[in-house]
Amino acid sequence: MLTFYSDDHHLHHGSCELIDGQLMPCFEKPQRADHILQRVKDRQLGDIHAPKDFGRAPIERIHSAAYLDFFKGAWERWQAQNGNGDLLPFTWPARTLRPVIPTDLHGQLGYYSFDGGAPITAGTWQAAYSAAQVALSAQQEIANGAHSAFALCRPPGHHAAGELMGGYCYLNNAAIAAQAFIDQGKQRVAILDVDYHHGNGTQDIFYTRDDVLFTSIHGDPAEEFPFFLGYSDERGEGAGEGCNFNYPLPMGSPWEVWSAALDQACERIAEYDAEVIVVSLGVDTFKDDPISQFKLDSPDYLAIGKRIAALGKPTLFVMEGGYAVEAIGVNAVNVLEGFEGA
Ligand code: Q9C
Ligand code: ZN
Repeated sequence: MLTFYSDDHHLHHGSCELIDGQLMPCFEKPQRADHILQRVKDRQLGDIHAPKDFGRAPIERIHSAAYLDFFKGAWERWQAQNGNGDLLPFTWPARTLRPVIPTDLHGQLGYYSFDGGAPITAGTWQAAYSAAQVALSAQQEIANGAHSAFALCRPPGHHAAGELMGGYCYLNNAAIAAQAFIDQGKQRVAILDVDYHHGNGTQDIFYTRDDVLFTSIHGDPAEEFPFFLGYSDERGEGAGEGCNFNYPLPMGSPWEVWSAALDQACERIAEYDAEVIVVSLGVDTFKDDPISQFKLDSPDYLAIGKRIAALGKPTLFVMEGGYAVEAIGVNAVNVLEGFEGA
């Protein structure tokens, strides 16, 4: 399996995030991707390619030009104000406020985000842009006939909606790749999101459509981030009704519970008769993940890959979360090796 990877991810390194009332060093850090890359090399998974540049057009199929312009220009505006440190939002147009677009930088930052977990640093735009190109390059590999490819994206993407950053995410790499398949003529793309957190951005992007099926296994949003999306009664709307399947699971869920949900999600994908599968590959389901509450162990990731392979479809793996840095390489690459060995 080919891996697509860009060193540009190093350009994004936030300082801190607010967790349980404490400012903590960002869990979403560059060493994450470094460890995964090292494991890809150690296991000789296959060649590692730098991404091609497909430009902004395929990204604009998912994110509005206004959002991209804001994101691209935010750091420069912050510097012009002598801004110090990471650019972080602190006011959002929540219920009873108006979703207007203010002129002020921080006002606009609140408009274009849903939480304070996506810091903008000097290189964040370039890193996120390159991650999207990584996803598009791996997508092209599959469009050209490969049975699988790995997009080693960082920063991750599944929390980002068309005009919202949040949850460590800025550009929705998996959605951008799924849309590229559609734009190239595919009629049914299935997304399987196995990250510990619900892929609220991806769900929102495709919620009213029947050409992209979204399935997600995640911590119950009643008790876990992102809290405000990801419930089992969200089944899609309009043409998209019946094309969205959420499998929220309780805190502390072990492999037996998690894998039963995976079987259900895979049955939906088979029923949908997807032509191609995009996996939002988060490994924050790991038992030692510092911010998550599932109990998967490293060998379980081999079984995940094997189960996905049983669907028999070309599969694009797009890296999402996973914060147990020492184990992230083993766990992510185990999914890929489980897929290939099946
Ligand atoms: N108590 C991804 O995995 N909040 N994003 C964590 C922990 C944000 C995770 C709070 C989690 C975002 C891509
Ligand atoms: Zn996650």
